[in-house]
Amino acid sequence: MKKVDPRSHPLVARLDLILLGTIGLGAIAWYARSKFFGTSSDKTTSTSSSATINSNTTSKPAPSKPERNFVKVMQQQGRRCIIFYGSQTGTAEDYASRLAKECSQKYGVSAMVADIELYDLSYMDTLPDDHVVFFIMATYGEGEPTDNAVDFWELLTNDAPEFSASDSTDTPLENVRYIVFGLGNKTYEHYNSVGRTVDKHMQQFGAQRIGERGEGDDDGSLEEDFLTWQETMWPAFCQALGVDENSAQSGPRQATFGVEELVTFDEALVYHGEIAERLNSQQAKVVYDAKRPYNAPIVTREVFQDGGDRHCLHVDIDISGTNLTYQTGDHVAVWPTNNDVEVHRLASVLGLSEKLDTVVLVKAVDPAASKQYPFPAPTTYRAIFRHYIDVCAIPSRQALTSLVDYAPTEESKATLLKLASDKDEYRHAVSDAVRNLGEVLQYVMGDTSASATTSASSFASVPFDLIVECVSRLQPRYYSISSSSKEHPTLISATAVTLEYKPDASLERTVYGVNTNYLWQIHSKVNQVDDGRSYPLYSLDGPRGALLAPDASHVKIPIHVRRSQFKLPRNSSVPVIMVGPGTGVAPFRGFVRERALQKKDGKSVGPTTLFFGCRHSQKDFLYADEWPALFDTLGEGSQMITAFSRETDQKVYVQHRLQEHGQQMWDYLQQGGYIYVCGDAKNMARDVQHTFVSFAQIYGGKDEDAANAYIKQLRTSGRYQEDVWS
Ligand SMILES: Cc1cc2nc3c(=O)[nH]c(=O)nc-3n(C[C@H](O)[C@H](O)[C@H](O)COP(=O)(O)OP(=O)(O)OC[C@H]3O[C@@H](n4cnc5c(N)ncnc54)[C@H](O)[C@@H]3O)c2cc1C
Ligand SMILES: NC(=O)c1ccc[n+]([C@@H]2O[C@H](COP(=O)([O-])OP(=O)(O)OC[C@H]3O[C@@H](n4cnc5c(N)ncnc54)[C@H](OP(=O)(O)O)[C@@H]3O)[C@@H](O)[C@H]2O)c1
Ligand SMILES: Cc1cc2nc3c(=O)[nH]c(=O)nc-3n(C[C@H](O)[C@H](O)[C@H](O)COP(=O)(O)O)c2cc1C
Ligand SMILES: *[C@@H]1O[C@H](CO)[C@@H](O)[C@H](O)[C@H]1NC(C)=O
Ligand SMILES: *[C@@H]1O[C@H](CO)[C@@H](O)[C@H](O)[C@H]1NC(C)=O
Ligand SMILES: *[C@@H]1O[C@H](CO)[C@@H](O)[C@H](O)[C@H]1NC(C)=O
Ligand SMILES: CC(=O)N[C@H]1CO[C@H](CO)[C@@H](O)[C@@H]1O
Repeated sequence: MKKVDPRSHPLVARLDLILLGTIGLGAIAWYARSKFFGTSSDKTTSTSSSATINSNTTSKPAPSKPERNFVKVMQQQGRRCIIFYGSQTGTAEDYASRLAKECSQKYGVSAMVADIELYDLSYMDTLPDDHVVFFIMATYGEGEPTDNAVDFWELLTNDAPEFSASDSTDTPLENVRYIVFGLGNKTYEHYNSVGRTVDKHMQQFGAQRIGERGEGDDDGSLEEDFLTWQETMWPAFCQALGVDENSAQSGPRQATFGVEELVTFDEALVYHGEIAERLNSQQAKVVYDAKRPYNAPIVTREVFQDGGDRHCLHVDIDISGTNLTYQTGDHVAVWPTNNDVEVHRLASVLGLSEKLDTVVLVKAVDPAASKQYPFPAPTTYRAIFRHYIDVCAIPSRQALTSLVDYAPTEESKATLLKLASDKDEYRHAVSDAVRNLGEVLQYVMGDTSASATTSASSFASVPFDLIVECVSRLQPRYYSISSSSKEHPTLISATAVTLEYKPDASLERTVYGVNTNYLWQIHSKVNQVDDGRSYPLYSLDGPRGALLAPDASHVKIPIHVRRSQFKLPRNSSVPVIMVGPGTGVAPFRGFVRERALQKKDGKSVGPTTLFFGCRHSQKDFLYADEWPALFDTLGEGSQMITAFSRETDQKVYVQHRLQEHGQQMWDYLQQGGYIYVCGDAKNMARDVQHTFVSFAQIYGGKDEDAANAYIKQLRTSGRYQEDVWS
């Protein structure tokens, strides 16, 4: 039996740390049902007042309006630091939580983590000067903020921002002291521009930065950048707050979450993997979004002719009868399920194999935390591993460090410590080898056998709250929508290629992409397809059979829609140039269909050019059967230009074909044409941009600087748009 650590019991422990966000969790708020707390567990009854009902929206008690003035909240709770995060996929949020913990535990400065969306930052001007505000901000798109930071961004970048005390001075934030760390990826043009811009404007308004601005590069080592930055940030922080750095303690670990295994509970109220609500109500009232995904019926078909070991699925997602809408060019998010091989691997090492169906309540230790639950509660260990935490993620060095104390033998302890402290060793055995937490723990036990018996239960002494803390939440995967909303307003299509690779040939381990293999398994099962290969098994039925009926008569997946800026020009007469090799063609299927539809409707549609590349014209040519009719409709001036990379001795890529049509493309640009690039961010998008720069030189007679500036100008005016990913 796993003992509940008394310090982590929700009613016993009092930790001076509030987690308004939870580690690694997007912007998702979970609620537990008050009925559960009221009737099923007398131990927790006293907390029922803060719980909210979410399954019956009509009887939901009106929640008291959350306080938007963060300064007031800080003062009410006695916090000296507030750590705001702007995060899309949870990294910045995770970092914010780690900083808060360090702040409170090591330096004794009471800190709170806050989703920047939940507060009104115009109160910044009332922050006392012995308080500190942190900004942990990721950059997206063309140097844009994350969705949750949009309001703050608008406030800060406004020409005449209005802070709460409207008697305007040039430096309304004179009292404010802040710390900033930006998250970015150097392969993007606008590297870390959100962190930089926040810093610039804060200074402009008179605020004083403590220490250096930190910048992390996700393409290098974000984690290392974050750790290195902290080496100078904390001393500066201590100095600014008058904290004696040397008296900083690293006392016993204080739990962030309490884990309670329940003996009595109402089975009907247990979450078995429901993402947002237990009953996926079909009421028209329900608004589905990132916080409340919709279990959408899907139909799949393979779109590779002969992909070999690769498959590419076209997924039609039915959103009729819901309030979901989309526009051509948006993204659809799919919430994956983890495969059972990895679920059992981690459960086994942690000694939880026999307890997967045990019902547990995982709750923030601090009763004042606004996000009380890291995921729906109560739930089971199985649902946590399968649906709520990212068991396939590569653990951070910090996560490994926190597990060292629990290694069962001297040998395994030494190995784990080495992985945690030696960057090269970590890179070699963990990040480059793409080992997830379960695999790392097996590895330190010297267990590389498939059956993995020697490692079973070896880490059973790890308190489960530590696992919740150091494994991030399972995140949705995004796909460029490949249908046109004008043509099919209630049908979203996605085009997803399966991901599978061997990180190290000599190890012979295969890593399977979480979501694409989940989709492939759904497809195989429903359509009774067998490609003769073996894949890790997934449980497809979903919580209480909500996703796949036993007779496969319905199959659903949890989804939501994310708006994007990737949009056709408003004026359909304008020429459009699209470059999308591989699955990068996805949004262009929507674009081309939309323009063909406009043409059919008698609208004036400008020349439409699509550059598509794949390996082989007979193997992975996506939607090969659809294009001819569409381009026939679009008529003269419109064309699809293909690049098949593996049919000739020399690679032929989209940018090579683009070069051949340089003069024509340049002419289109002179006519106000728009450029769209989608797919691989690293090499392709960069090569394509260089090609367009070269056009400005060759056909526009510009020198290199002017040519670069020209393309830059196209970007800022929305005429050069990218939808790229790694
Ligand atoms: C805005 C946006 C739009 C997208 N649109 C599409 C689309 O239209 N179609 C599409 O198929 N995908 C698209 N993607 C990618 C998609 O979201 C998923 O990342 C992809 O389907 C893989 O998901 P997965 O869960 O199967 O893989 P995961 O389990 O998430 O694994 C993916 C990770 O594996 C790692 N990885 C991959 N290959 C290797 C390798 N050889 N060695 C080491 N590590 C490796 C990478 O770090 C990668 O992040 C898009 C992504 C974004 C951000
Ligand atoms: N980070 C990377 O290095 C990388 C590389 C490939 C894919 N990806 C990611 O995986 C996603 C899915 O890919 P996919 O399976 O749909 O694509 P894919 O089938 O692997 O590739 C589509 C086509 O693009 C070609 N290609 C490779 N490198 C290119 C480059 N630098 N410029 C132009 N074309 C290039 C490929 O040629 P060959 O394969 O014959 O060279 C192939 O013909 C991509 O969109 C991207 O996000 C990343
Ligand atoms: C679609 C996409 C677009 C991105 N755009 C940029 C960018 O323009 N500039 C940049 O510096 N980083 C960019 N990044 C990198 C992210 O900022 C980085 O991965 C960060 O760690 C994400 O933090 P989060 O998990 O908190 O959202 C982008 C990442 C993705 C997936
Ligand atoms: C929700 O609550 C209302 C009022 O208590 C009740 O009339 C209704 O039947 C409930 N709906 C569901 C789906 O439980
Ligand atoms: C950074 O971006 C590039 C290009 O998009 C991508 O290849 C790389 O994998 C990204 N790094 C991370 C860690 O996401
Ligand atoms: C639309 O674009 C065409 C071609 O560039 C141009 O002639 C026309 O004036 C534009 N129409 C509007 C309303 O801007
Ligand atoms: C909450 C909400 O927006 N509900 C709307 C969903 O769509 C129906 C039909 O369009 C509207 O009547 C609801 O008001």
